[in-house]
Amino acid sequence: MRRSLVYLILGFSVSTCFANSSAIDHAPIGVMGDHFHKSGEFMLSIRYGHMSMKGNRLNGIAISDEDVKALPNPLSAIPPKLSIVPQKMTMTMAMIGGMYAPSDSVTLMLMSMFMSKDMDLNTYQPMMSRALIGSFSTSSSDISNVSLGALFKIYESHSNRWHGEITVDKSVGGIDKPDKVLTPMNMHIEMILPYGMQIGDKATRITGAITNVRHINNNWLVGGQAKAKHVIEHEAWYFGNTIEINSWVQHQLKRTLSVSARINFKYEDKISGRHSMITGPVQTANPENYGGKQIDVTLGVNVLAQIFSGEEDRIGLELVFPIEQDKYNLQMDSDYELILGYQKSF
Ligand SMILES: [Cu+2]
Repeated sequence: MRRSLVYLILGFSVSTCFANSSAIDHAPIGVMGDHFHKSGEFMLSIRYGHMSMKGNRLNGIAISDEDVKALPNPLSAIPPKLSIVPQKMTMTMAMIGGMYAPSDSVTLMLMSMFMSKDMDLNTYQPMMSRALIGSFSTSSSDISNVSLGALFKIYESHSNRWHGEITVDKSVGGIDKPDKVLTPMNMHIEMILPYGMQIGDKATRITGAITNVRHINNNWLVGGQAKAKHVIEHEAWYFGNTIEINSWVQHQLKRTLSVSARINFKYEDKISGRHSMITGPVQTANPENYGGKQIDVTLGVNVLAQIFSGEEDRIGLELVFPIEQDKYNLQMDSDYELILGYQKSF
């Protein structure tokens, strides 16, 4: 009897020790600012994102190169029609972040992101036959932004918590990076790349978010986050304000393994202002061809594993698939996105 009591106490203390961390404690890896840390705790995180876009859509409906070539060039009379058509774009992001909790009710976050963008395009004759002249690629890369934020606890019970976020974000990436472009006159000329190929806009933004995480039972939880990003200081042009709503379901298969499904709604305003040197006969040179609505679904997995010494290492992976794209005017079609993250607490 006494022995079984000892086992019970031992078993209980071991399980409460393990209960400190489980795969389900953190949201799917694509959700930012989802969790808290205990007073004095640090966390380091590295995230990698790869996003692919292919083909084009006009007011949300897929269209061919022929259709794009038939559209007027609104930025200049020569050529009269759009003559350079984006084919494929990839964006790669590497994000490094730190979290530190000065108390149990506040966690600070510091983040910096490196981004690279690549685009393949076709150039067509400006008039007459409109035949294909050739294809070319442009690319740009830079540190894109740095941000400093705080999470603060609003309410917490055994199975339910609410917290808020305020973050200030500064875009530091280049806003007038050039690259060689194949023009409709069949010349390779170095030009300032269109807005979508720039890494930054030098704007300062403030983000406000509210997050709720609710345990249904030991193995299931649901989470929700509403986030708004607003430009408070800017240069001659800047990317639009955004509103984002995330909701997710997570299921714990075992302490060190959870799977998730998430739905993400995002709205972004068009670009405000313009750059006088961005005038090519291509859709991305027009500030009207930015922003709109998109709904994505994601499937994810969180894993805890002992790779390095100290607390268990966290690895998260998510695959993102767009299910609804209602972007303004003429834009590229979002294909898929992959997000991979590594987190370590100290
Ligand atoms: Cu953290």
